Amino acid sequence: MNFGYFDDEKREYVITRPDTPAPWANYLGSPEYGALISNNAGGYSFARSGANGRILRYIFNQFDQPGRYIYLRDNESKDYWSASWQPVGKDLESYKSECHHGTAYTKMLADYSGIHSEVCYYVPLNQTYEVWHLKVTNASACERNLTITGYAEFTNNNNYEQDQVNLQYSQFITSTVFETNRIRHIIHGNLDWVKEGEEVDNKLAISRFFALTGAPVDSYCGDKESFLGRYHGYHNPVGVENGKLSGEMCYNENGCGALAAQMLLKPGETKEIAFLVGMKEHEEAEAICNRYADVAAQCETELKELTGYWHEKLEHFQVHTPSREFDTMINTWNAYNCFMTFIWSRAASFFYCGLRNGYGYRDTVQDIQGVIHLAPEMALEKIRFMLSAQVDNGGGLPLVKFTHNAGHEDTPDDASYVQETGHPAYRADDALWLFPTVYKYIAESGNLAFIDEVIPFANKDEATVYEHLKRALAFSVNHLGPHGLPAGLYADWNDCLRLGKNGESSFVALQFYYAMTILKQFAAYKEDQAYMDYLEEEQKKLGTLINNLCWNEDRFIRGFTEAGEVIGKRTDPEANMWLNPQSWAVISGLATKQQAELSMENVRKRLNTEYGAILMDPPYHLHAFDGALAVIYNPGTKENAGIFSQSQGWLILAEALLGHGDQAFTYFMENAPSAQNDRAEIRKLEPYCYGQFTEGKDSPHFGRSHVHWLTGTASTVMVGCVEGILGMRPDFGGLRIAPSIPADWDQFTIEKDFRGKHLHIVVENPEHVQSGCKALYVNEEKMEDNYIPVEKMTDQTKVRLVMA
Ligand code: IFM
Repeated sequence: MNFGYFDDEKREYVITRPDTPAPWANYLGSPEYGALISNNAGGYSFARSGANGRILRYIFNQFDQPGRYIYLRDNESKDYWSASWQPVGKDLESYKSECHHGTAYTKMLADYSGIHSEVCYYVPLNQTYEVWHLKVTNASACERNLTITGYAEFTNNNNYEQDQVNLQYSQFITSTVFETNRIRHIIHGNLDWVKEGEEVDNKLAISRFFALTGAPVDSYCGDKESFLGRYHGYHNPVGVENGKLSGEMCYNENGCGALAAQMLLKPGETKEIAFLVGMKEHEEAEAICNRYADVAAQCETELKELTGYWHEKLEHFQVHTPSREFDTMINTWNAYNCFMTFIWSRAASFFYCGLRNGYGYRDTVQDIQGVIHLAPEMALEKIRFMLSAQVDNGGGLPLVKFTHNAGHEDTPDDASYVQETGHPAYRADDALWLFPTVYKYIAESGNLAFIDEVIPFANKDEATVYEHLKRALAFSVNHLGPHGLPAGLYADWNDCLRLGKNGESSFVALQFYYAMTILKQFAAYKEDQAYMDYLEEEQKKLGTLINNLCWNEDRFIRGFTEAGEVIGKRTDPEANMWLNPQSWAVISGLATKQQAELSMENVRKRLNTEYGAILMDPPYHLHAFDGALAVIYNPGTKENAGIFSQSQGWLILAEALLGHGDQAFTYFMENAPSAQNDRAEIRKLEPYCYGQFTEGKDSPHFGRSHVHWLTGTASTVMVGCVEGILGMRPDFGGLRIAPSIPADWDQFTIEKDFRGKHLHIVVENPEHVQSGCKALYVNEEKMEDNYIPVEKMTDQTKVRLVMA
């Protein structure tokens, strides 16, 4: 069953049935002013922090309410409905609607009783307020007299938790006033005398506003209870039922903005108005409202600017393959998902309620990888930031606060850090993610000078990027377990594996091995022969150790417990086969051809399902060791044998690196949201964005996906597809092209910007192979192999690769 379709030209997902199996959301705005909106207008807004800058209220784990509601009322019949299907929820026989989620805007179209409405929600580029631009058309044969009411529910406190749970306090600091065309919502209004830069008990007076432009306000209300009416709800507010708002203002309890306008429409006539929301003082709010004297022109310009901004970013890499599902993800939705994850980290969604007030180290360093080919300059800024969150011992700060102050931070070695962040110790893998991320950035951008850039450490001192990487490696060297493999510490990538100082992780060992391969390239660039020799020798030793300790007949094990027991061996009753060590043995370059073929075959047989490969099998139940925290989850869920979507990206990459194009693509399709558009009743999650995990075969809801949008899946799948399937593998000196595609693809093309040049790439597959290059031509010149040295590239470079 489907609820909509992809409009690839406009880069929109169009929801044609509003009764989706879950709220299907979109992101608007920037970290300065962020907003989430569902296909039924549910959602919230915040300035700077989802936790401490909450402006519009949303009740999590509920029925997607409240939201940015616009009610339309026919003053003749007294019938009313909403511009989004909910909250009024008219019978879908008579109410027709579409929701168009686009790049940083969402449009709702509705047709009901001869009235057509279109509302477009967006945050103008580089602005810190939101716009609800409404067009109403009379599609009937007679004149219509309507009341249009906009409703915004303010939080009583910028702090989301205080708003939700500390009512004895937060209800008594709010008030609202009406000013010409808007409701002003004030928190701590009694502190209006406090001078700028000063605070009383860390508090300040704060103003928010909800304004109407394009029509005079006919009636208004600033008090939630008065607007809704006792024992009414969002679906039937008395203020809307009556066609007139009460004029009541809030003094204590719950403030809101409700503004109503009269709209007389001749047959065929269209009128436009806009509601505006923000956290602004009186003068600034006034100035913003004044920009919308001509609502239609202003909104049209702003929307053009916004789509222009996002589409330009996406245009840096566009692909045309025989698979529409693949193209729509790579060209728009996976790419946009990568940007949203890059921007919002895990701070704000319908599942991340805003309480994680910082960046997880590994998550953020991984997220960067997804945007490098699209916006290397954005990646660079974040890489600098993350390197500045590396402790001088080489480890990463598990949580990098949004207020991060490089050079002055406490570390997990300090009780104060542990108390403030709740992270008691270092994780084994955090800083190791820097290796592929920094390498990919330099290879894409050609910015080799970055290797020598000096960046502070989180706690003290500073060093070049090269030295930062050496310290990251040293962190692992200094935290080895009893067998000489990296210790598992507080966790590795898998948050549910607490292996401790004496346990060891094969996943981290493989990352460590891979880090050495990458660092050797940096050392070669630096002509640091002594260090290269050191790496060469250490890597050999490590490789032997991993092979001796971790290869178990037809699989790589997952590691060792604190007590020295093997995790993931063939004969274990539970969790005897794990996904990540198999794919990472390939990605890291450690696995021999024979090991790779055997273990990946084992993945196909033991772990793969129609929705992707599960993380391990069988799930933990009775045989979990101390530290196997996955046992707390239901079987088939999250780390306990769920299909952890992030790992699917590594699996795609591993198969592609092996030249198994068919299998890589199969793995892509199994978990790709776009490929499940027609199974929406099973997947439940938005068909245009990734989720954290899909329930595995041990769950009664096999195939149902969870935790939308903000997930490392976006970047791992992007890398798996771009670097793996499409084979775009830049290095310091140029670009290697090594596609690994389904044998039945005849050809595909890529438009790619690369180091200030544009590449038009055509890949032909006349012999229907899955991988391999017969010839590569650059501007008609035949290359030696499948590599394009950067010197061969011109402003408009024509590339033709023939596979065989
Ligand atoms: O790797 C972690 C991530 O950092 C947070 N979500 C769960 C993943 C797997 O445990």
